[in-house]
Amino acid sequence: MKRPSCQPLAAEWLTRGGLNDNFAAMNEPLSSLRMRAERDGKHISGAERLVPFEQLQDVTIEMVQRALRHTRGQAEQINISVEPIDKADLQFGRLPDLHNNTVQSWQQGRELAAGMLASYGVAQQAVDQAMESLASGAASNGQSMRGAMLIDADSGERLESDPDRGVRVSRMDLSSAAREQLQVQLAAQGLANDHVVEALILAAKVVSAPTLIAELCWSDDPDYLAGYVASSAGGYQRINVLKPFGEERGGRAFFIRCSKDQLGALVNWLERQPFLIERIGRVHPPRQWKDEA
Ligand code: PML
Ligand code: MG
Repeated sequence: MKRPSCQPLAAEWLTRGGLNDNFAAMNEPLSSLRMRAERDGKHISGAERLVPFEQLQDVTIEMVQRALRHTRGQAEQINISVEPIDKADLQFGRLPDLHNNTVQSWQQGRELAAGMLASYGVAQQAVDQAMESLASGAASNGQSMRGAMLIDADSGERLESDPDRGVRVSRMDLSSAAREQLQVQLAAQGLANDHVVEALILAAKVVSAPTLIAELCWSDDPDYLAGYVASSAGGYQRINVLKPFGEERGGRAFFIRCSKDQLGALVNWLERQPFLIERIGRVHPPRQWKDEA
């Protein structure tokens, strides 16, 4: 199948042209369920699911509970949105393989991440821009952004239209069967937690966009030090430490190579395209960085 130049439709080529056994058996309506929580105007947490009607109540309760006992503080304001999904609009995808890189310090972690990004063709100035913005708080008030930065992979220019909000990747999830399989694989490596599952799901959608070269992420939760570099070629390269303990500044940078008039279509796809992941990738055992050197 011919690959369109700047159309984020890779999920179609990665899958079976929209055919889906799991989904075909699932006749009940599917909803996009989204949560966003704040305290003192500061983003605390967010979550995204695609859920069948019968699970809507339970998953909503879980999301609210999570916002109320978050390590970034107890949420004061919680926004929940429920929206019907037209199943004819669904695109289907696969999780990237997870590579579990371990480093001794956050400085080593950032060096490793920068080297990976360079190897995927991201220019040094774009890597520097992303790292500096994530480290110093990418929003204009010096806090973390709710969504992701869009960074030109060559010039390092920031391209998101609202630099406080950024781009919030939305309307994606795992099928129930894939979620169960993933939990088994992650548990075998001691990685079965919400951070890993949700980051893998988000990265799966992100790396499916052809004009998106790579993603860099580290957590904004003060007690969660891990992050990753994701790309279609390299998969999900988890790095166990990318920031010091207690640091609340983190977030995501998407490195893109896309003309400005195609930017709207890319953002719209990331934020609005329903994307269901039915197949998981491999979960590799940990490897110590520089061991192989
Ligand atoms: C977050 O949940 O704040 C982002 C976490 C990214 C790393 C997830 C992992 O692989 O541990
Ligand atoms: Mg967080």
